[in-house]
Amino acid sequence: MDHPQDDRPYSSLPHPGLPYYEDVSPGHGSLPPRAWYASSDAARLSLNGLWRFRLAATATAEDESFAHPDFDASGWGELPVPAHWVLHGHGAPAYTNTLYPFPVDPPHVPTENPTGDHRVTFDLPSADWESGEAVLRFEGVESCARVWLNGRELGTFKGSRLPHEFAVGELLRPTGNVLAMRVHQWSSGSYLEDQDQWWMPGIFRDVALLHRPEGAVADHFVHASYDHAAGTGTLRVDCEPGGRVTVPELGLDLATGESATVAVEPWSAEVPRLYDAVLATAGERVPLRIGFRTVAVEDGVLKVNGRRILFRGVNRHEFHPEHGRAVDLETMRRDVELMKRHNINAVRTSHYPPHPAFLDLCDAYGLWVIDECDLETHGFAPLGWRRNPVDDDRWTPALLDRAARMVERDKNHPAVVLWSLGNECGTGRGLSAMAGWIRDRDPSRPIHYEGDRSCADVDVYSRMYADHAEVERIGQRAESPLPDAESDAARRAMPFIQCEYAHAMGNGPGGLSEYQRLFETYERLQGGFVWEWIDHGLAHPEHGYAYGGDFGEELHDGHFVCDGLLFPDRTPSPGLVEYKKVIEPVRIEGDGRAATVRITNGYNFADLSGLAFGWTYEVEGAPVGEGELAVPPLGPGEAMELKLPEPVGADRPGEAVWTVRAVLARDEPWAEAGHEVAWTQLTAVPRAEPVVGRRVALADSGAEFDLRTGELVSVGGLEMVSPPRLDVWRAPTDNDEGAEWQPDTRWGTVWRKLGLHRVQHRLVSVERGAEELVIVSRVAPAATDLALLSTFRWTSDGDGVRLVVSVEPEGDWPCPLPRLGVRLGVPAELGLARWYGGGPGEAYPDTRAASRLGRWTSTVDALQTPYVYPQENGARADVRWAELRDEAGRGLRVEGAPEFWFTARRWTTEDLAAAHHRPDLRPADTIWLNLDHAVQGIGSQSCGPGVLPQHELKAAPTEFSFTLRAVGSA
Ligand code: IPT
Repeated sequence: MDHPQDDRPYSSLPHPGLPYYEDVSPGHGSLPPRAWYASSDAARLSLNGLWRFRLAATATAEDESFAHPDFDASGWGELPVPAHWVLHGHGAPAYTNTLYPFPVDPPHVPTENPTGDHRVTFDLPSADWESGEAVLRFEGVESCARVWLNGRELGTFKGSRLPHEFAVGELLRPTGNVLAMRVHQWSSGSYLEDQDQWWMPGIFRDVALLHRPEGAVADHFVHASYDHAAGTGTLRVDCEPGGRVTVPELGLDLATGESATVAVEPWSAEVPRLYDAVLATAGERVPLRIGFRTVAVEDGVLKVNGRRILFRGVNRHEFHPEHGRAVDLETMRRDVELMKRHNINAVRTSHYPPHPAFLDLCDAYGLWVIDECDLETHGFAPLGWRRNPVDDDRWTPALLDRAARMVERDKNHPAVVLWSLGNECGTGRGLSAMAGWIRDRDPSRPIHYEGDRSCADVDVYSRMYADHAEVERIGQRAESPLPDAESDAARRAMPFIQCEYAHAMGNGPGGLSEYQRLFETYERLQGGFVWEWIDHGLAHPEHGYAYGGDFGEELHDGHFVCDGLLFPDRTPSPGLVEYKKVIEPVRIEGDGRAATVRITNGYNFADLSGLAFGWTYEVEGAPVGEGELAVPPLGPGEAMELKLPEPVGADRPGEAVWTVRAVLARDEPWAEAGHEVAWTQLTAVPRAEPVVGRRVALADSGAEFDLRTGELVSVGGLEMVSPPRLDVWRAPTDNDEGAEWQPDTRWGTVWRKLGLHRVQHRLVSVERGAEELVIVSRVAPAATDLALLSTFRWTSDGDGVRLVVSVEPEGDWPCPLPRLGVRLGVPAELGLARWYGGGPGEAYPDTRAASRLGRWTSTVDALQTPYVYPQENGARADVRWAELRDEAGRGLRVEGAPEFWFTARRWTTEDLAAAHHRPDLRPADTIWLNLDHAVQGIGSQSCGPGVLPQHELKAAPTEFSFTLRAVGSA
């Protein structure tokens, strides 16, 4: 088999003049890259474990004597491998988004260059090892290493998240082998690895010694295509040296290099059909798992097996809150299971090839993968891309080396459907060279790269954070043209994806539903990848989770590193729950009054036989009936209308709602039978506004007021720690604060400038009638004449008190309001919440798809969403009534007309806004309750577009009401 990389001119010689960690070469001495496989019958010895370790401040502080087998390292400390030494008490991690944390002077790196010397001694497990070849394999070392075995230098390498192998057979001895490695934090390679993440050096992936018996597989390439018209798969396995491939299930027994076409079931992310096979050469038997599929761009659409696919994707960095990028197999599996359980069908491996075992999991569980090269030079952007390595021929060998290491390692995974050249590198000849090499080596997969708007080197048009309007124009192939007509025509004929969108930083992202509607409307829009999968908060004894700056970095980007759909401990955030709902692969719509439901299969390949459908009927949130719903196994894209049955007890008075659900009919590898995949609620009988009884004298209401200020003192004996007052402030979210590169207005700044965090309440009048108390206040920040005139009208029908709030804006408000409602304080004992409304999780106007109507309970503590960086959170939508009670069942009940947004927390909004880490928030003696008539949407402006106009809370004349009542006090 030809190895295009064999004639690389750069593979063997270090650059003269510069030390190896600064020269731009990818290293020297290593073997050509080849396909990875998890196991074979050739022996392997994991060298993971406790190694000896010492850290030096510079690359040259220590000499190389430690590499000698006789060197005495007993005085050194110990370090687990794989690991980042900065997470084991040696130095500290540092976070920057795009800025290089050193002077930009390529290829030079600072003299202060933390350098870890590592040493491990090992014995060969058996005598077999003494014959034949053996290779030492490093799956990931950041950022540059020099390697010795038994005192002999093997070579050097760069390319942190890429594999490197060295031939070592002749150097091995039965016992007492000494592997010595010097790892530098900074190298010329660092200029190519400016991804938005922690800088964390170390041997962070597995190290193994692989026996290569004579005649073992040097490399193999599985070509397994699928012809959807004929229903056949064509298999050819190229291998060096030659051998045979058997696929028992298909009755195939082929010579390598020979092809066969037989009827097969195709592989897709939805139906990940794999065939077990064995590749046997004279020296090795390698188990293969073969998936047949064909990827193509046809008629401007990305297709797999002849069908348009829709990415419901996420960007995944490798991250563990204690181990950084040293992610174990169980954590990888957990990621895949969590993705599948949340209806995610695609992963972009931002911005480097993941641990190779992750791709095996994607093959087995079914996820489309964009495999991205370990390449980003974002820090050149602020310099106008001057000296950008991807546009400098001297760096091209390093770029080609990276492309080859990715493609060769990962080429046999059916899950990988696109190769990505890298991220945020600007444009340049080096990228074209990479694309050319990849096309030549693997024409079966289209190429992706986002950073070049001219799309010169790619097959799909990709963007990040484009707003809804622009995405819609692209969907219509009506985007603004490129200056060059030919490039424009080529790009306009390409399919489109958003390789990053919906920035999941803090509370949010908002606007997912609107994007999904576009993706489902326009054929060209083939979905997107939410940025990003998990918060990179590092476990920290004092801060809970640490982010940029918490380790004393001079230059850092704060909590911009916490922008995932999972919290650092992998608990799903409300954003993930929302995404799951928005991308559900089955649409359930209907008419609750007519009791009809329409089911649409939104899968691209799977029919609905894997799902079971059921309904429940609830009146005022209480279940009245439930049953199964027989849905035929509709094929992809098919839809049908069904009649819902007549529920028993449907004549009960009150608001009535159908919930129709689709759940797994059988256990799947990633979830058990009964796991919910899709659902909807349909109103059968709408809510009637609460009936207001005949007024009684306020004196008989059981409520007490301060007649001077008109403030509520207590209801039914329940003391107000703080009386209800008009409230418009929220602790700004990351999305409220916005990003400087976004054109939309950053409301957080505008709000603070206007003073919405320090409004004053001027009492205008208190009017006391026997049956009504009317308080007028003017609510306004200092130094402006803008105001909200608020009228509180208190009445009672004998059962608690009713508050009608009218709000009249004065002046021309330049911004939406953060919220509009009342805030009150109640005693800290009322820590148990119950409500009938949206739940179970938080929701905001543009993040409310997953909020479902029901009766919910929670402690006040559990109502909080633990964003790593504290900010507004925890609102429940569409609340009809809510109660807060103490352990004895005494407390407060609030009913809203209309429904309201309900938030309760043990600290004030001001405390929340002032906090920088979760432990800064300390419960005090009050529970603060926000009853909001309306709240501002969330948007995605921490990196993307702001709140869509329909989700903004405009200052306008408004009226709403609440009934407050003590409960359980009798
Ligand atoms: C984009 C990057 O590609 C990604 O790595 C991450 O930094 C993300 O932003 C923000 O969290 S680049 C951005 C400047 C559009």
